Amino acid sequence: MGSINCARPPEQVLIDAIAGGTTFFQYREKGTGALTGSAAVELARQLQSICRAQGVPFIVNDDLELALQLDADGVHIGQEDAPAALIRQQLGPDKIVGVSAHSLAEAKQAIADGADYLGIGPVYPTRSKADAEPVRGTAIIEQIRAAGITLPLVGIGGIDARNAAPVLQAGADGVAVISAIAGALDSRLAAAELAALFAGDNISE
Ligand code: TZP
Ligand code: MG
Repeated sequence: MGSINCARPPEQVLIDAIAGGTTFFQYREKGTGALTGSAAVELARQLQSICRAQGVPFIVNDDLELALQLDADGVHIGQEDAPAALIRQQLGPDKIVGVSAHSLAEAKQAIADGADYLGIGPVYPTRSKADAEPVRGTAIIEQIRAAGITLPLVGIGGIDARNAAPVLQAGADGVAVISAIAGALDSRLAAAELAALFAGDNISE
């Protein structure tokens, strides 16, 4: 998320989201009205310190320079951004590289380039990304899984607690959401409702 996605102060949204069960955070300060320059860096620092205090990885969307400056845990890039292989090379082996993929071919290329996880979508229509690709539904996740790809897959796009189950059934390991949590009046509850969908995951077999 970024500041423009937040119904309340971003720091409060993040604190509440993590309290509700969010396990991974991507700083994505973009779109009309987004912070720029030192204000964007300052917000990043605030949110990173919240993540650090809670043991949640802090990933920067599409800004290698900012990620290096902050010693962030990683970078997430889309197909239109710098090549994944270059990001991996610049970050080294120990940081997290996430890549958005919209097809099996893009997924395979991202893995070859050194991605640690793939964001797959948009699963459903989204209002949080102006230049989003056409909706892919859950079939794309099934297709990537059926091809034998074992890398963590994260569904994204219009996902909330009411429509997340099919995304997981299709084979996703997780879901990435912006508005369902950042735009909620109660981000803790919104995150908890999503986290509840994963509640069985820790039960040993
Ligand atoms: N990439 C594909 S859809 C999307 C991004 C960044 C936006 C997701 O936001 P929301 O509000 O969860 O639909
Ligand atoms: Mg991008």
